[in-house]
Amino acid sequence: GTPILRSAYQPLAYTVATVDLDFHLDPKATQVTSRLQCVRNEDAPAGPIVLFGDTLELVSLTIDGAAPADGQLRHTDSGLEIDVSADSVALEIVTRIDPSANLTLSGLYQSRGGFFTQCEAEGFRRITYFPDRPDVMARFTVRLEADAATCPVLLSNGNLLETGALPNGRHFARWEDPFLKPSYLFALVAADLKALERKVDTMSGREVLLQVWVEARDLDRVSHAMDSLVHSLRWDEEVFGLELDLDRFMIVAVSDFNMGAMENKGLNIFNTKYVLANPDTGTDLDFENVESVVAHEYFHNWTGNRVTCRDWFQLTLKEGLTVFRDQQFTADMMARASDSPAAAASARAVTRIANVRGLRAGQFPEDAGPMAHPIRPDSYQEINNFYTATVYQKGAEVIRMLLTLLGREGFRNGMDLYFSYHDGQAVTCDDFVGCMAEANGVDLDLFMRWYSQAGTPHLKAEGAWDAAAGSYTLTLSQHTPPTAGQPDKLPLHIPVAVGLIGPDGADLPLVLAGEAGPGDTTRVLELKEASRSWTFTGLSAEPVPSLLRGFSAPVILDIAESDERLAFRMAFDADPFNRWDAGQRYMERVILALAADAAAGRPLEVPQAFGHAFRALLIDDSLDAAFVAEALALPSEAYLLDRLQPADPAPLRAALIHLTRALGLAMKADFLSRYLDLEVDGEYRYHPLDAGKRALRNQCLRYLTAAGSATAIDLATKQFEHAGNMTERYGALAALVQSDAPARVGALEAFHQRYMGDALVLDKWFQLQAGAWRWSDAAPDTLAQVQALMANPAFSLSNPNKVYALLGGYFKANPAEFHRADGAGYAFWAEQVIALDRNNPQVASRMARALEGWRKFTPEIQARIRPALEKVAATEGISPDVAEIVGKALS
Ligand code: HT7
Ligand code: ZN
Repeated sequence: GTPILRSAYQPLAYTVATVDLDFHLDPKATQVTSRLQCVRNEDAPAGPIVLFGDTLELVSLTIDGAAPADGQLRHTDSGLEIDVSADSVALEIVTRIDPSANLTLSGLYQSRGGFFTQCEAEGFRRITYFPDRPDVMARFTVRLEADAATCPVLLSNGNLLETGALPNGRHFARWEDPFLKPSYLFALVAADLKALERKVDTMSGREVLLQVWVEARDLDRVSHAMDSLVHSLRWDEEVFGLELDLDRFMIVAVSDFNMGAMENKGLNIFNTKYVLANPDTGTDLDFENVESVVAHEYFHNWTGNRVTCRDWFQLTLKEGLTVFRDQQFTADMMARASDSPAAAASARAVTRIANVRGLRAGQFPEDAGPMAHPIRPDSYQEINNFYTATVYQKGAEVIRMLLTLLGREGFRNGMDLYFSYHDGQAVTCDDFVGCMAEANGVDLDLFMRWYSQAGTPHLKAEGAWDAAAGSYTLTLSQHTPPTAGQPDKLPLHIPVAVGLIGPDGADLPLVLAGEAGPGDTTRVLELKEASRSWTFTGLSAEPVPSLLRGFSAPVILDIAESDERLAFRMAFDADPFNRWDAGQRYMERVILALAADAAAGRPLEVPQAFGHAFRALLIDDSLDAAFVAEALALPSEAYLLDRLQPADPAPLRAALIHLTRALGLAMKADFLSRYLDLEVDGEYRYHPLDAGKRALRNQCLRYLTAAGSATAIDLATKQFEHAGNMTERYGALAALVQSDAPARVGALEAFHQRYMGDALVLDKWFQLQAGAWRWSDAAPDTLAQVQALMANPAFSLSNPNKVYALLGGYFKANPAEFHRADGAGYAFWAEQVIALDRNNPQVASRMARALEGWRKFTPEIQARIRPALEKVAATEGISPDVAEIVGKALS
């Protein structure tokens, strides 16, 4: 397809002041009447009224009450154009659509008998003709009419004005949104739902009504989402002074949804996965995810809705900033329960670790492949392909660097200025960074390169110790490898948080040459050039550097560190994130060496020194359990694959299996005693301390069962059978699923039996089996298993959650099985991508992305992948979504 360019942005000649929508909802023939007051845009060159439309049947259109004159209305590839001369024109447009046939889940569609909308990014044009761009902000009123029996609840954005009964068993509701909004934030819901309600007072003392709407049978799973909403509301008031601006705020859960959730003004629509959780059905991770997605969508009310994006290239303006805000919120929620500053720091670090783990597993590979793009892309073929880890997660890292550079107060001042200048506007990333610069009186021009340059920078660090002078010189250099379409890279503005650790393990005060002491123990160095040195003085012994503390920039740190140094930092680094990271770096080194041995057919042996460093963390019960659970977890397979050059999933898997088993075997007694000590008594509560213990306990069980003793299988079986909550039940099942013990089959069956009919829990069951391997040498035929599971009545290719669980679990979370040597995984991939694409291009495209990084593999593997990519690329009628992914992969 033809790329759309950021540089081609032009305001529209006509925008819209008011929109009045009238929906006659019917599964097969919904009629939509749209009355628009179009107004001439003074800031734009003259031109026609431009309306986008996609798969619409136009029933009628009038201009100021009259039929269009000859030639006044033109049909174009993307919709309609209307020539008018007046500065203000009233259009009435009637369209007809078929929600029951809409399997794309974009626009107006049906799910379990109800009607739901998804308009971001370009779904509104699938409902009616409209200037469907985020820079057109209008006031909306909506009337909905539907069958009262099947759709007793009628919701839209803003405030409810009126409801009433109609003849023929139908009823209606009228809604008004008092705020200007772009069409992508429009939403309606007409379905058979029930609400959990709560009234709270906002910071200014206004009472607001909060509602979480779900199917009646799910009402016992919504209290956590409601609590999360209240926490989010309070947090945004306390941390950013931002108040809920509506009298009513609604969350609606829907089973069929392409993404996690959507921040429609006052009517957030959520994938059930991010609303529903109770102790019997949701793990601690599910509870955490519900809390963070509820927060994310709620925070969008200011960062996204009150101030929105001028065009979709600016997506990170709202997404990077809102992910940053939800990450800060989660860190605060985690730290809330801590009883000391050190415990709070550790709890915050656990959130940071999870964020960085996600970035390394998901964003780093994207930045190293054919889809690499800056957080603000310069072009796209299909905007839906750009809701990426780069725009979201790396975008959040860029905002976090601004916080690091400007400090808490400076950052808050920048945010306040942003809202004071831009409330009610559609703006750009330059506008946001401009406010940060102006509020702080600093120049952030160089910093803007983070918005235009793709690729993960490498930060190289070298230290020189001058014993005679008692000084340590740190030289930092940066280099960003070329990415698709961007061969030459320039230096970025990188904040590097640095500490120096003394021989006793304690942090040293940092005094730069020419400064008076005493200095702080962590300082932020600002690298702005290709290379620069800093000299620290007043040191009595050679220090050990601890760099990039808290992961102060989204870069790959290249530093030559001996095994001893890594072990030293694993034991002493005062920065809990870096303490964890030292362990990850050590593990990575051990695993990559084991993988090289496996590839060369050499025997595999885990270095003893690594075992000692690992064990020291395992047995240290003074450490926060959640932190230890993270410290014992190996780096993700996706991240490690990118670190192996060329990538080869089989020896990497062999290395991971060998290391896990060897550690489990060597430290069996330690794992067992920690496992036994960590039991959480009493009723389940979602609480960071309890969740940390359960996480560590499940981690111990994983190592124990990997080592394969009958005792371990027995423990896992008992945990499975007597579990008082899903975290324990799922942890035990996950451990058993990788074993060859007969208990494996029984547990899988029991789980299936217990949760039959429970879609969300069955997703876990599908995903576990798709992503599993065996600790033994037994080769499971995972592909056959996945294919068999597709025939399970609970599976459906038209439900995205099912596809993400089973197919995503196999294509993305099980590289060694997916990349099996006979290439059968790739043929299956092509077949499924093509099948999915017929109904839902967005979901197909997400699955297609599983092979985008194919060029990192060995030449033999690449030769097996190529025909599958070519087959999909050559398929007739393939969507622009999938075409862009496979096209870029093959180019
Ligand atoms: N802003 C929301 C994006 C979204 C979306 C985009 C494309 C297709 C379907 C979608 N559903 C939701 C989600 C968010 O970032 O909050
Ligand atoms: Zn978002």
